[in-house]
Amino acid sequence: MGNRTFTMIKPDAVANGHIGAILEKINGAGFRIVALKMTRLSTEKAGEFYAVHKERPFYGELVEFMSSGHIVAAILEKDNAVEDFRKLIGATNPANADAGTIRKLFAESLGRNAIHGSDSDENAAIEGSFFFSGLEQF
Ligand code: DAT
Ligand code: MG
Repeated sequence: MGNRTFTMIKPDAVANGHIGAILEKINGAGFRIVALKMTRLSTEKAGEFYAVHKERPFYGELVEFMSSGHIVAAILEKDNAVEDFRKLIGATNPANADAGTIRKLFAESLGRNAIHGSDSDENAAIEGSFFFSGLEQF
């Protein structure tokens, strides 16, 4: 058993029909899907999820975008999950993302960048529990 990270396929990638291709990339890179759900964030919940960014100039745009359509939330397991998943998704701005990364392949722009990946083990646990009950993470 490896350790865990949390991901969300964002509203742009869901609306553009990329859920299947992104899940295939995730499985192909050796991540096991522990928990998975399609849902939608209210503006309140999106604001809470991204509260760490609330003083940033892009916060309003981010919250509006993240609550604009359905998302797919998942908990993933692999050795070195957090770091390896950040490599798989690529740079925040898809213009700077390496070839073959999920953001290079599927993101529309810096603000609409297809996918989220936790940035630490601690945040992976917090973010996973934002969407999934204890039993659902088993
Ligand atoms: P990441 O998602 O790579 O961890 P982040 O935590 O710095 O990036 O920012 C969260 C999200 O906010 C990011 O995925 C897209 C959006 N964002 C970041 N910087 C932005 C900017 N300068 N303008 C617009 N949106 C931005
Ligand atoms: Mg981040």
